[in-house]
Amino acid sequence: ANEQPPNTDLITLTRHVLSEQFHLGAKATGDLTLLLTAIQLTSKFIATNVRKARLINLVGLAGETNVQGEEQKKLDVLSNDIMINALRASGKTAVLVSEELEEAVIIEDRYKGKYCVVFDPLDGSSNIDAGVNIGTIFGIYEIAKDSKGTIADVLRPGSQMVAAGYTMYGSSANLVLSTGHGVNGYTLDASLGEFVLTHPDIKIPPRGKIYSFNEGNSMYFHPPTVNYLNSIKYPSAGKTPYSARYIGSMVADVHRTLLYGGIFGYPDDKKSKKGKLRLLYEAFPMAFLTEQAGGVATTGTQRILDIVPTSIHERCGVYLGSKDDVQDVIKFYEAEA
Ligand code: AHM
Ligand code: MG
Repeated sequence: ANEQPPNTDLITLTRHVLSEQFHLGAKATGDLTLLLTAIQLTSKFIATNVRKARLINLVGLAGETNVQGEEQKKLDVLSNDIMINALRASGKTAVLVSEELEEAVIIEDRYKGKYCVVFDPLDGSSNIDAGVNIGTIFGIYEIAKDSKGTIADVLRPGSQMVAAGYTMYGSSANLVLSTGHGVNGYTLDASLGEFVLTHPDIKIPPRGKIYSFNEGNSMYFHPPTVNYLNSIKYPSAGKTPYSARYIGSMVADVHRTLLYGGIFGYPDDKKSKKGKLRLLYEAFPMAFLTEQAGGVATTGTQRILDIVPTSIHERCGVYLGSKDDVQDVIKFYEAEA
């Protein structure tokens, strides 16, 4: 009885990105918009498969081992194939780097465009069987002016990315994107098949109340990590300790951090000497989004977006989130130095 008339002026992701591109004037060719259309398609396709995974028996192992020596899930393989196919067919890409493929894919001349996409097609896949949120993470570079598209075009600091984002597959599919003008969140309206702007201009609160670490690794943590965690668990008199939230799915943990504030950490430690998370397609895109939302992303000693990668699958330690919280961690590293 109280039904609202439908909104007749929806802001879709494509419309929103196009309007951003218009503001750039002559520079914008619409190529990035077309590439993002291809990425949206892959997210819709992956979302459908994640949803029906149990029904069509995609859950379980595919029987292959990926570059990092982990067993691949069927859904990882499928999501990777979906992305490679759609990104190649878009005609807008030159180099593709996927967590699931040891080598970068250099796109043949017929389909070659000017963008490079680095991605983790289905991050957090150890959570699939438990029905926990998982996601796709991606970052986009433009090839250098005189380049035909080589590995060198992606071995560049994250600060040179032209766009980055993730899609979280949860109760709904949420695509969070930055093209370097702030961060926006879009929710898939399944009946329209469109990502609709639902979280405009996401800003991380300057300080949060939540910390998100795998504390099961405590015995391996370096002193700055241990000291920082102690400082938020046993604060000075009168202050409340932080709450712990750790899903173990980076997209979900970062999504909460962007919206609620606080700190997410996966530092390098005595066991994971270089950290666990992958620089190119996990740390860089999330650091890009964090900074665009007004937060800070560091290894503890260095701004993540300043790192110059030397190989496509390298790892790095990560702390990201609310500006003040991450600054607190940095202080513990400075004290140690
Ligand atoms: P994956 O790429 O093999 O899925 O691993 C990455 C995931 C991240 O989503 C998450 O932040 C982290 O691994 C969790 O690691 P752990 O299980 O060691 O806490
Ligand atoms: Mg991953």
